[in-house]
Amino acid sequence: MPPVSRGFQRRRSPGADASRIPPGQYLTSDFPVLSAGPTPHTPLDEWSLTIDGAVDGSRRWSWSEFLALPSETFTVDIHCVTKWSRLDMTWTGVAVDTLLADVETSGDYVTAWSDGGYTTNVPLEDLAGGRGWVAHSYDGEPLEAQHGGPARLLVPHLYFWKSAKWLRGLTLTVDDEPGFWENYGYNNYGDPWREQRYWGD
Ligand SMILES: Nc1nc2c(c(=O)[nH]1)N[C@H]1C(S)=C(S)[C@@H](COP(=O)(O)O)O[C@H]1N2
Ligand SMILES: [Mo]
Repeated sequence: MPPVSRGFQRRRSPGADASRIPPGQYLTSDFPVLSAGPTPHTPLDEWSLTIDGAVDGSRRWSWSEFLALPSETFTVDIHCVTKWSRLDMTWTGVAVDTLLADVETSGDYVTAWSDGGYTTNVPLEDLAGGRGWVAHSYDGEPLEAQHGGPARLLVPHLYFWKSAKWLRGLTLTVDDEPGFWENYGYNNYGDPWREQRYWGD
């Protein structure tokens, strides 16, 4: 990096952004919509979030109970396997750490499942330690249905298909069970920095 004078330190240069773009990705300021099926519209009074599977007892939050949990606002970069990346996206939601705070589990994996039948698998350690959230707002507004509202999983350090829209539950599993796109040939883990797009990458 060439030296920069103090006055310019806070200005974002194209070079600074480039270092935040994983291999094979391009930068966009759009927010594309990518859905494998129709957008579900579950009424909030029928919505709940469930944690079940290999746990000491399942947990369930209604919409109002979920909103009453401590939430965090966080700004992250998003990388989609279709090659767009967008920087500094600001979300609000509940950390998976908060949801799992008093849950005892013998599972090392999580299957996130959604209204409409979408599933995706993520190692538990990738959702813990402040790296996974259930987001209900984007940019200070309730999350639009097309982007996963009322609530979606957010795992920004993995390709965006791991961030299940219309999330309704997290099922803890002892064995790693490939989800929807993982069964169709997407990589099981999906690290954008190692360009893990497809099986074998
Ligand atoms: N339930 C559900 N979640 C989903 C998807 C989907 O089809 N259904 N698509 C995934 C993919 S491939 C991507 S890139 C992102 C797209 O999110 P967006 O439409 O908000 O950009 O959602 C992910 N989560
Ligand atoms: Mo995607």
